[in-house]
Amino acid sequence: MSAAGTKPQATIAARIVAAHGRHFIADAGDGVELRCVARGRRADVVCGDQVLLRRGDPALIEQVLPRRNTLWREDAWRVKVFAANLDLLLVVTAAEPSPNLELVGRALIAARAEDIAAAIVVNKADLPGTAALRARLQPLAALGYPLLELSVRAAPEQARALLHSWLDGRTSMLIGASGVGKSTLVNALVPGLQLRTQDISDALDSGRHTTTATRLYPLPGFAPGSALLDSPGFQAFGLNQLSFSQLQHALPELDARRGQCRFHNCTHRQEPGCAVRDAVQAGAIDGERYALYLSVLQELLDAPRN
Ligand SMILES: Nc1nc2c(ncn2[C@@H]2O[C@H](COP(=O)(O)OP(=O)(O)O)[C@@H](O)[C@H]2O)c(=O)[nH]1
Ligand SMILES: [Mg+2]
Ligand SMILES: [Zn+2]
Repeated sequence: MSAAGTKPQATIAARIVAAHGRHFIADAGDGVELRCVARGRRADVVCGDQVLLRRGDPALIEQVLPRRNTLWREDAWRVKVFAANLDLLLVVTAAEPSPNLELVGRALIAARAEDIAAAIVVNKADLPGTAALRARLQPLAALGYPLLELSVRAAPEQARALLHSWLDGRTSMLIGASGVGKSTLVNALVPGLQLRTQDISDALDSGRHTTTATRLYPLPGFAPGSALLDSPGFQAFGLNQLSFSQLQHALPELDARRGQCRFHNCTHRQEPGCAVRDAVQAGAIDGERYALYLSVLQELLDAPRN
């Protein structure tokens, strides 16, 4: 933003708020949305990217500034980046539809591997299945992941109040299975926005009412720069790009036992004198978490290295 009287800048700094193929929408900080396109054929620009734009309609993305962190997702062919420069990952769960705790665990691994703070949102606290879900999440709470229990539908004001200190001054992303209430939550936090939310009764239709792309929303009434990203409810988190050492770091209960196994390069599968397996047997490490570790480890051992 140039002050009155200064020479117009050749480029302007902005943040990507939406991406559709090679076409993007950027926010230069004044709330005005700019249409822009990427240079060249490859368009590795994602929501949350800080960019330098050359003015025009569409504006041209001259440069993508170095990312603080990135999140990846997998499709049938490859792993790709879908968001960057996050401060907080809110992993949203609910008693309905049937909770997918493996997805929650994988999202938490992705966050910690990239040094993004994470918390678990237990939405739809008005539903009777919430107590059972809360009990299933205890192993994650014991690892230090905060559980934020709320009901966007039954108590939106309380939900706003609870989330305020978490969201203020940060760029936060909502992640979770389809139908847990992510878009409903964005609607509750961004007055005037009417995002399409999915009726459970619509779940069997073509899916056209659901969120199809990641999108960044500035949060009015919060500190400047505060933003919330909504995402489609995808099933697969890209974790294959992790190294073995990053994976160990990404599970706090394994990280805490680093150096305690007999072999310094222990993979915690078969090796004798394994402190991790001992802890699983003693009940100090949750069995489902260990199973998640083994399946992610197998995936990254199987993944072609580029
Ligand atoms: N009972 C209940 N339903 C909710 C709550 N929040 C959202 N829903 C419903 O859950 C369904 C899916 O919501 P949506 O925001 O589209 O989920 P998304 O796929 O995660 O974006 C909708 O029918 C919402 O009305 C809540 O706090 N309680
Ligand atoms: Mg949605
Ligand atoms: Zn071990």
